[in-house]
Amino acid sequence: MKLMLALDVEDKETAIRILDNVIDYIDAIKVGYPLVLPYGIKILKEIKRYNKEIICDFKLADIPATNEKIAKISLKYADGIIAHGFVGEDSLKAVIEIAKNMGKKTAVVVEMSHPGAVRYMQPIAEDLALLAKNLKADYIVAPSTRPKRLKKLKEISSLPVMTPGIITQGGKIEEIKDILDEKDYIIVGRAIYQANNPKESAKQIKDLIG
Ligand code: O7M
Repeated sequence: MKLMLALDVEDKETAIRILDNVIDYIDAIKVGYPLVLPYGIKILKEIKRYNKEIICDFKLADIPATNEKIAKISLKYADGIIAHGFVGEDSLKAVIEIAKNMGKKTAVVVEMSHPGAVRYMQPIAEDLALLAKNLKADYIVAPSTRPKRLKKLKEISSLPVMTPGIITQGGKIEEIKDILDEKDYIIVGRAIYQANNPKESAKQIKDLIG
């Protein structure tokens, strides 16, 4: 399993300080609205110097033409992009095609980790996992907070997963460890960047999944 840091901090100094501390223990960096809205997408140029895979998390959920534009801009600076599956085949296809043309990766959100996802997302998640497979996406995003669902969605999609929800949202590494392998990522944010000692926390998590 690989460790992806969710760098959901809102100021650049904090982002750099966290990265300086944890860089030896992480495999990828996920950047989303909290950091990009204040500084713009070019903040990713500064993060690139850490030589880790960078995934843009804007959870694209728009019509194909707009999804395509956002993906194209983001992937100039990042190695991968995250898109919602529920908006439909055409919207998702637009992102996957752009990413493939640029030699980059797409991860498709099929079921989210928070309690609210159970009512509206869970009933369609298995369909979305199949859609991700059929469109030849690179990853699905599925919840660590529901290990049985994670297992099922991974099986249906036959794709590697990026899975959030560990520690702060209640997901437990020991409950998902057997489901995942070396191609899968666990996504961890607050348990690292809000820890008293982010370096120690990242190291402990890396040791647990390694
Ligand atoms: O470890 P946390 O809870 O502080 O952060 C988890 C990160 O994963 C945070 O960036 C969330 O926006 C993201 N995330 C979820 O928590 N749940 C989901 O279902 C999906 C994501 C995500 O990354 O989607 C791509």
